[in-house]
Amino acid sequence: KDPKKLQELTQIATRMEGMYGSGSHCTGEGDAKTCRDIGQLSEVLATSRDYDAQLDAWQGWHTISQPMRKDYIRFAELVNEGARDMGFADAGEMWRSGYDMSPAELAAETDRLWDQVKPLYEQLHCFARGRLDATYGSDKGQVAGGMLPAHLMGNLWQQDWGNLWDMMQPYPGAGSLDVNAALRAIAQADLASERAKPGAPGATAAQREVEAERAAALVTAKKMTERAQDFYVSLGMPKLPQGYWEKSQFIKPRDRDVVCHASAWDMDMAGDVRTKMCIVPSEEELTTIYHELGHIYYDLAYNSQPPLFQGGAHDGFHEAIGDTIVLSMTPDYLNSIGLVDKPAVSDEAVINGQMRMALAKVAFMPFGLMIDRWRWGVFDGSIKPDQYNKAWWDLKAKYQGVAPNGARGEEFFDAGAKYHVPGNTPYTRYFLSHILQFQFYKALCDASGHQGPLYQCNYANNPEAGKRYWAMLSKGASQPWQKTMKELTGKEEMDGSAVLEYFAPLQTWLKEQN
Ligand code: X8Z
Ligand code: ZN
Repeated sequence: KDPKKLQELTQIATRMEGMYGSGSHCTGEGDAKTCRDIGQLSEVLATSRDYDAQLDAWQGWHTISQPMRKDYIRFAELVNEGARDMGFADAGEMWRSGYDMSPAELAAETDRLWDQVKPLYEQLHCFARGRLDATYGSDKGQVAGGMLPAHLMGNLWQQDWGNLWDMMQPYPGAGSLDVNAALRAIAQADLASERAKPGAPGATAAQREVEAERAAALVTAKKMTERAQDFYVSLGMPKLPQGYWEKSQFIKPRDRDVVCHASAWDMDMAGDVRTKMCIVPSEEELTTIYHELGHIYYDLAYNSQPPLFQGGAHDGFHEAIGDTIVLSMTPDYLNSIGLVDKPAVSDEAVINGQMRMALAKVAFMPFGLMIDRWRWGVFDGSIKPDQYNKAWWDLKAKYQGVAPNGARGEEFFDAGAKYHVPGNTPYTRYFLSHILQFQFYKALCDASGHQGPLYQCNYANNPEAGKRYWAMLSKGASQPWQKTMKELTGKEEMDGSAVLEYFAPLQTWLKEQN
């Protein structure tokens, strides 16, 4: 309530977001100085299999958050004060209060859901450790008695292991699912056609090349976004408004730092919708576009509701809309949009397909939980500033079974290296979304008349599924989420059994392997 403190809070929040957005790791001095941003450092983790190069990239990114620690301490005090002004015990309780149940009940719900899916995660974890051992040797493939080394998981936060496909692929050769290669080929072709165009009069060859590269990057990014739009349109949803294509940020601007972390925006609650991304041609980015358009179509569907009801049934619903579509990106679907060859039909191909999905979805689940376990602790005072980093890595170990390969003392602030911490975006929504999206997927598969195993279902081009989905999206936040859930799925609860049904073949296979 105190305007001075509100100003201080806003300044800190802006400063932390700015530090993240301009984050870059530099080495060398003078003319030899080179700097790498989050995209370049992520690329090392995604593609290099050199132990030290990955360690260097991972450690490099985690230097950018060290100066945030002091700000975050004050930030937590101030948001707590604001939460108390509004009648909550602390900011964590405020975050847990948006789920049509008590904050305590919501916390218990997340435990219950995690217990449901944890056995599956444990199998995947064990299998990954075996493959890392085989690649790096058992002295380097694991740390601290069976933990996965943080810098070797293909991702700065170990939240998505999809980049380890080369190492984790169960049956090499049983149906290639190399979407990355297909997207790179599209990008190369777009570059060739931009180079073939006449450049600006008077431009040097070097200038022409830079312009061609940028024009091509934009063409490729828009093509990827069009493929995502096609899916939604095939369900009977409208095309994105013209303004979306004109005002969105598709690629990284060259004249300023921006936060590249993908986001979706409903600018005026009346159809001015935009996304903000720095799209590069990769499978992870492609699925992120489908994710972001889920937010956008939710916005468009509930724009007819009164302002107070223009929101997700709960925030996990908002995160689950696009991911429900991503689950329908089966090998058959990817083939239909020209990104993979005609899929092989065999038990081996099924396991390959399941592994591809599990590396993205199952690997994510404990990460989705641990971030707010940490912040709930920070906000309720059980995690003190002098224990920020210790508590962070204790939770990483407890939930993800991940550890750094060396000491990470309190001179670091490793939580701040994940966007949502300086950006102050609650994270339990993503854990819930990873449960919900399988329930939604199953419901839409049923609506589409799908027969056969759940993991085979693709409802692209199915207007029945589309109608059911749009009906749910249009409800927005106008009724308790349990009611919206029941209308779509027939049940009022969040439930991990659809996750287990989906991954049943993989879980059996993993148990045998392990
Ligand atoms: O932050 C996001 C979206 C924007 S709402 C790109 N996600 C989480 C993350 O990247 O950490 C999507 C999945 C998890
Ligand atoms: Zn999202």
